Amino acid sequence: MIKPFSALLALVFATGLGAPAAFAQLQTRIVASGLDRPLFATSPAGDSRLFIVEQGGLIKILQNGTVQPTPFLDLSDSVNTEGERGLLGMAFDPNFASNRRFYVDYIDKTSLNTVVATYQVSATQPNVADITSRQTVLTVQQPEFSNHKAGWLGFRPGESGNLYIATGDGGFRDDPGNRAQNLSSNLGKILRVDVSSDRLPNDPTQYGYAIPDGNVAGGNPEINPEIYAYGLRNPFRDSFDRENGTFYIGDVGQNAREEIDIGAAGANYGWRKFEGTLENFPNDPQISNHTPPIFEYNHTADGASVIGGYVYRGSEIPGLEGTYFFADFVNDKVMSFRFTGSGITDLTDRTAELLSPTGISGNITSFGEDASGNLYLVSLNGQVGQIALIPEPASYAMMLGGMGLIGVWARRKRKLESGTYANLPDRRMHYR
Ligand SMILES: [Ca+2]
Ligand SMILES: [Ca+2]
Repeated sequence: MIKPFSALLALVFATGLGAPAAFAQLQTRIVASGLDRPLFATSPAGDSRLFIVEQGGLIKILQNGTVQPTPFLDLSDSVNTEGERGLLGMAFDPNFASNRRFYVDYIDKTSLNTVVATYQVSATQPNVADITSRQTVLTVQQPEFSNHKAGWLGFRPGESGNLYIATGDGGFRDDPGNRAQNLSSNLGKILRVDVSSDRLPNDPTQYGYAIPDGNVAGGNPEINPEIYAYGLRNPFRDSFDRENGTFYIGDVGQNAREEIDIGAAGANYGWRKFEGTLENFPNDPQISNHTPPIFEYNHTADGASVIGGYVYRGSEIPGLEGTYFFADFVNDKVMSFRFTGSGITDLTDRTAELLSPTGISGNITSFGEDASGNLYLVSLNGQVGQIALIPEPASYAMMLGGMGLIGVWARRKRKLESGTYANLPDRRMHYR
């Protein structure tokens, strides 16, 4: 992948044209466009490819700057895409390079239930999933509503066998049945299962998992053993800080509040009694162990559908280390803060830097993180863009003038930005 700005920046340092001051100015550099309702992007460890998940059931590979014409995996015949349903998430096994295994989360076309399945990549074709390797890990029964299906999957650094699975309350509004608080239901939860080996080796259709220590049940047969944390409404996009494992949960609110939580075993995040710190159902039973969000915002101010992101741990943007990015899908905002361990600091509105009518204008469905720690914005409009640096104008002009690269850069910029903003904003898919 061409990285013109970082290459130029390296030259500034190397040639001593002037030490750049604070490089706070960011932009979103389009790396893929023309996608069909992309919802996620991720990479296996140590791998230069970026895998892009589309709601309709395709996973595509961005490799060497080009979206490969043949999908990595095509689940379009298996997926229901009504409302917030679809192919919603994927995660690579931490040992993907040796075991070729990955996981997907989708809503099954026939049952309308959540399915978490695992596949292996073809042993001979690294850009093609082997569909004959498919095994079901688990299913979560869903009510008839088409919203709040969560769908994020992830492995926590340092816990190599534990797969985390985010489920929503299943819809519609006000969590009818109070499922998120019900420990006999896997809805409205973070689930955690140990998939380090197939515990059902004699059943080729099932990938059997173990229950790790520290989940809520602790051996209590009345509590579902998979539950790691509960009281969530629609934790659609979540992440682990790759440096220290801190677990960020973006839980989409209803009428009033959007929230970011820090994930912890056994924690109760309060829904539906609480929406953020606001008491939503005063007559519901008291919650003695309510873990409030580390950050919440009002619908009147910043949006109506939080999209949890990542902590930046890349090496290309000095000064951004440890900054957590997140977005709002409805209000087209991108924001950031730093988590101090007890609260947040450096809250910054990044919208003017990262969203633009000629680049990614909004409808952010997810962030992505590649193997090098670069972060990406994924837009339902069909684009994926990398969060990148804009060098300071003075140094920038000096560099370009000195190196005669203005024309090259301008042509590249035009190419990147052309033809990608044809879609009108599509608000059919509100994560709320
Ligand atoms: Ca098996
Ligand atoms: Ca909450």
